[in-house]
Amino acid sequence: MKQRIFSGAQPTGRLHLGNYLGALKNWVALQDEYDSIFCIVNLHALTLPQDPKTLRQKTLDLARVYLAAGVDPEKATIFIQSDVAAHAELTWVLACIARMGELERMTQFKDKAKGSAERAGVGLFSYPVLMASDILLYQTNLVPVGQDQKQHLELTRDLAERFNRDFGETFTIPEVYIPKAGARIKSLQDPTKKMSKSDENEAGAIFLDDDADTIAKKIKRAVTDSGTEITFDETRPAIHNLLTIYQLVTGKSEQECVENFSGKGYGQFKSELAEAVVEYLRPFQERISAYDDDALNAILKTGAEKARSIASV
Ligand code: ATP
Ligand code: LTN
Repeated sequence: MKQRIFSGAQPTGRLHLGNYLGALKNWVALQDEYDSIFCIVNLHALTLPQDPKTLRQKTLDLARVYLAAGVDPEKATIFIQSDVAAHAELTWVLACIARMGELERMTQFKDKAKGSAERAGVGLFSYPVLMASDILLYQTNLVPVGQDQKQHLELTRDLAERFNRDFGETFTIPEVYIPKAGARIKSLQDPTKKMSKSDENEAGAIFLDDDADTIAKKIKRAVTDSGTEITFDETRPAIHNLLTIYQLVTGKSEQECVENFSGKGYGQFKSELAEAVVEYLRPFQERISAYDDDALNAILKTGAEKARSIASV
């Protein structure tokens, strides 16, 4: 029997290169080897204010992104979280064994609540419990995510272990899968922050639907560090980030990347990087219009049926 992977993304905002390199790219790479389930987590999106009509559209658009990125509906199950009622049901049960203290420690909650727990929604607080339900419902072995989700995975494991201890062996304890490179792509405008959908400064992120001109402009304006060498040096986070992006989109080794730019300046580096990113995203951008709403809805319906049958066992 194949081991199972489960992962998901929120249908909020436009996906960026960080989401792609940190998560989606690995889903596609793993789908042959694993029994794969990829979810569009629209209930998680409700933890912050959403317009219902827009959310419905974004949910469908995100399914399109999964497919264009190379998730194959013949191999993997793709479905919308709210189509499977068991996610919300298990969330209640797990909420009864989760502790306030452990949820208060979640850095994503602290960030998104912007320092005011008093005014934050209860949904935002229990967000990681819903995520734990997503994963545990399917007896998941491995969860491919970016670095920012590691803490949520640790909580998921803790809840599963607690449940198994108190009520008998029920849940598989999942492992986290975080890629060696690309787990935390940084903002082009501030390499101390991660590239994010919710950043007010759009220049910090390369969105998957940005055109070639926009990509070139954003990379040209990306901040750099002092010094001139183009190397993987952790003390120069801006160049480290740009070079990591170059490495991932070209598939070259670290050494090949460094050799390629030895003796070249930032200008040359940035123009080669922009070209490589545009080429990398081209097939994705060509495929994004290949699925009309009817085709998508059919795939999601089949996915929901499969997910429901696994979740109900
Ligand atoms: P954002 O922080 O950009 O608003 P999010 O946390 O709302 O994104 P989702 O769309 O739900 O993210 O995340 C999908 C996946 O992308 C997750 O596995 C997450 O870890 C990963 N991811 C998000 N940002 C980055 C990044 N900058 N670098 C690498 N992986 C990332
Ligand atoms: N919280 C995740 C999205 C998410 C997820 C999951 C990822 C929700 N449920 C289950 C992996 C497995 C995020 O990236 N914002």
